[in-house]
Amino acid sequence: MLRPQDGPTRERKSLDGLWQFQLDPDGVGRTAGWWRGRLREAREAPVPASYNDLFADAAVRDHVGDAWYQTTVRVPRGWAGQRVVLRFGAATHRAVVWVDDVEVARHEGGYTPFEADVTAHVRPGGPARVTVVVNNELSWESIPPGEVEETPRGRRQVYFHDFFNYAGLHRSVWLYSTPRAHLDDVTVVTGLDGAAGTVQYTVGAVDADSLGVRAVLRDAEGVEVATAHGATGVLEVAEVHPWRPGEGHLYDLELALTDGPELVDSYVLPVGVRTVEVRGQQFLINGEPFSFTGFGKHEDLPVRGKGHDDVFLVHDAALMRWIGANSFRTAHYPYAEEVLDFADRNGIVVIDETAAVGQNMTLAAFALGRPEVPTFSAETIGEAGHAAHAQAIRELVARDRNHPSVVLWSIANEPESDTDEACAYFEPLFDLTRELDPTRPVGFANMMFSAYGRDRLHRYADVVMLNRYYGWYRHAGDLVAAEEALEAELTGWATEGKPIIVTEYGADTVAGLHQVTPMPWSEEYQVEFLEMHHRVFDRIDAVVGEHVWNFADFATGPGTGRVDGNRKGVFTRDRRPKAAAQVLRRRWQGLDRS
Ligand code: GCB
Repeated sequence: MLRPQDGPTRERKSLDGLWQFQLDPDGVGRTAGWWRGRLREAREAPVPASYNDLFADAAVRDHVGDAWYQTTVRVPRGWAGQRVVLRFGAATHRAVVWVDDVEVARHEGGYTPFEADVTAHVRPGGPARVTVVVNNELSWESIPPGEVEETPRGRRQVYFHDFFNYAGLHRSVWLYSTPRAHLDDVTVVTGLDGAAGTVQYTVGAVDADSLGVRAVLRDAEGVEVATAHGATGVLEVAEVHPWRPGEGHLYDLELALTDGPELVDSYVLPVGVRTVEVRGQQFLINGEPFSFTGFGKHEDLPVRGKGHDDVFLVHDAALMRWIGANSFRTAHYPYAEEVLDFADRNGIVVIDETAAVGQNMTLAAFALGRPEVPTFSAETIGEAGHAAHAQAIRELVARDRNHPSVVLWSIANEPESDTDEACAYFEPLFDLTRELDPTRPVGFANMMFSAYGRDRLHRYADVVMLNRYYGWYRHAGDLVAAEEALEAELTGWATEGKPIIVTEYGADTVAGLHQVTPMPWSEEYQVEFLEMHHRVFDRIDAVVGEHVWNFADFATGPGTGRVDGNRKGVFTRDRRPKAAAQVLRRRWQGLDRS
């Protein structure tokens, strides 16, 4: 699937803005055929945005089930004879789409795009009614998993992850045109050999048997630096300007579908030439050892929830640059494509994660006070859940494999990882990821219950990724004991011969709470907590990455350990720095050393 773009053969029209919106608490809309006409009791809601926090109404915030969106779009007159496609950046967690009376798409998974060829259902120059039903229920068959409970007060969504279950149309919606014969896919793999670079490309095309493909690589000034012909080929650049952390240098790869001298379709893909490799305990980008500094983030904002927002895209990146972060993890789901485009252009390194979070029923029992059930079993996460997970990996890799910023796939966050069932579940998923993309390392974020000596999944992973909370969930308030325990565990992991990235370490901190004798929740404790971790990391060579949990405070479900959400942010939810920001800035900008 290629992203919509404007060009000599393609055009797009945005459907973002205010749509009609109606909750369906009784789940009657599908039977009643709500898509057949105007939504009767609708109010307006913005796209992209989560709907939960828009209306100052707990019934909307905590809604479980279907929510309907509707808009009318006028198809541009000039698109006559073209193929017309309707594309959603995401619909959380699943959706069905109708154009007028016809169902055109169905998609499962809340964080990856989907589209429908609607050429046969629209008339250029005419209006088309677009209706979407979005469903937010999480089950044993969904990624992430959850359980809907029937209670006397109605249905209640239980989930096993620590962020609010925002739902709705979180990303942009486009109507776009392509020629009937068109390019529909491209994969690039880049290489470096001394000063020279290569871009290996493969394109897919539809109705193009008799057509040719021309590939032209242009540098940042628009100067042609290499050309090739054919659906697959290699472009060579003698003096290449590589993409590297901190410097998002990009070329433009223009792919043209041709009929003799005539241009049939054209698509431009930005390409960064770089390599990624794990060698021993090093993580190499362009053959040079790379150390990750940065955060696990969330797509999370006041009012708009998980709705993509360019303002905060730019602002968060500015704060990351200010603090000296070179990377982040898309915890705990694939982020909007705009985020990765921006990372490509700005040299920000990304660990790209699927939405497989909460697959750990020991942790769920502990955190939610529920009776423990097996994580992986026919009654819980079984075959259907596994298939959904495999599909989530397929969609993530298909969407993001051409982004130079993405250097590592994280296929799950804190799953159960110490049982035979977990091995049987995950081994094929690691294999699948490598088969889909042999060029990037693969890992998963390990949790504390499967500490060194217990974990059984790291043998499938290229990198050891650890979420650790010594000094918070363990040894809270005792940073001396925490330091010993952290060092002992990391020393164990370091014998595995793989690079270690600490993908989470953090302490909840209420901004403005100060203490001269630091206790958990104070700004001073967060400072001392981070300093303790950094001392330990600096004593262990295998640690090649530190991602603080979290970049900013974020919304969660209710809980006694949560004060208006998770407060482990180094920035507040509205992006004001806590004292810890200065500690990180001094360390990551090297200010302590100068
Ligand atoms: C974790 C999870 C993350 C939570 C965090 C916490 O290990 O990966 O989703 O938010 O801990 O703050 O408890």
